[in-house]
Amino acid sequence: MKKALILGITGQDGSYLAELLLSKGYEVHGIIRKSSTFNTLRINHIYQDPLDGNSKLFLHYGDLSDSSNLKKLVERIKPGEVYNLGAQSHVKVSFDEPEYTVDIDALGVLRILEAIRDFQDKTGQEVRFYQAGSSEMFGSTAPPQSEITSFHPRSPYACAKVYGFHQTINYRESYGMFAANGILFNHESERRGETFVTRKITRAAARIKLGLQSKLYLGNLDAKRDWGHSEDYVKAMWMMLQADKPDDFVVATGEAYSVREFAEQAFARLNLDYKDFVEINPRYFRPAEVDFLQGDSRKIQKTLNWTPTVSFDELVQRMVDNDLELAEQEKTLKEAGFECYAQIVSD
Ligand code: NAP
Ligand code: F7E
Repeated sequence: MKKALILGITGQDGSYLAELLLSKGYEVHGIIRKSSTFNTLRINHIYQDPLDGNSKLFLHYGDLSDSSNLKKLVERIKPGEVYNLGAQSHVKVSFDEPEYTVDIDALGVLRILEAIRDFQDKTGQEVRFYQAGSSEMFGSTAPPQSEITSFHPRSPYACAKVYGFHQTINYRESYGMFAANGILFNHESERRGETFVTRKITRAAARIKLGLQSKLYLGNLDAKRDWGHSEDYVKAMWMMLQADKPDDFVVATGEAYSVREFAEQAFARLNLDYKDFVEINPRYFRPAEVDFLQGDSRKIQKTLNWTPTVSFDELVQRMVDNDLELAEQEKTLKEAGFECYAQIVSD
């Protein structure tokens, strides 16, 4: 039985990847962080207590800052594949917490690579490694961006991802490790974190429709992104580790839309005009912006036969419909006297 270890299993991509690997018969191990509140919401539906018998999903406490524990976990689990999706993944937050972001998103990659190298040296057993690189690494370089486009990172997050990208290649070249980078463009879903702009918009549009919220405050509406669906993108990650040789691939739809267009379409799905509800607030501007990302994913389409299946229209529809259901539940609970949604920060 194939065995995989996922760092970042509680995140958007980690949860879809875990589902995909379980459906392919893998034994899946995930690293979760100790938290004072529950942080397994996205994977609760696939988790079964191992004490109950047939579980193929196992969770372990760990953190990308803790190298000794990462080493122990790799030695104990003996995975054939490791997916590093763990990160402080919010670009704006990386300006507020640059040192922490670099520790986890850059040095964290080094720590897990070292844990794998040690294990391979000791056992001779191959461990294939996937590193979650990002289109943010291209930063201000003009689109379309492909594997041969140069990087010009524009945030602490992006700088850290560039480090992780090069270190992954370095371990491939220095030690012959099967280590691959995905350069993934923005991908969203019904499980997207609520402070990323797409989910912030679809949550707000649905709540406004039901009278639970009156305004939506956003930053730069002119930024353009190449938005796909996370379910398509985790398939690409898996395909990269099934290839004959390790390589780096851009994963993107090839189409770009502005934040304004996303908002327009999301509100229109609910027969609302975004202009009546969206206000610009400088709080959401970034010290440096990435204006235009549009990927050229011909390499992965040709080499691994990967293609995106969810269009921009379908992505917006799925997210809005999901969030309308959530807003309806919230409204019902509110009418019954329960307060269930607290929006404290919304970067
Ligand atoms: P996400 O929803 O923010 O998930 C991030 C995951 O990393 C969560 O499970 C989080 O745990 C975990 N994590 C955070 N800090 C950690 C630490 N110190 N040690 C171990 N784990 C930690 O991100 P995502 O959208 O699924 O993205 C997955 C990966 O792809 C990330 O590396 C991201 O930077 C990268 N990426 C994302 C996109 C995109 O558009 N989604 C595009 C390109 C690259 P908690 O749940 O406990 O917070
Ligand atoms: O911003 C603008 C903002 O935070 C998109 C991460 O998954 O994808 C993501 O990073 C755009 C930016 O995603 C608001 O200025 C306007 O131009 O949804 P976002 P991101 O920064 O593109 C990459 C590929 C990753 O790797 C990252 O991990 O939207 N924007 N107003 C806003 N953004 C936010 N968050 N909130 C606003 O109110």
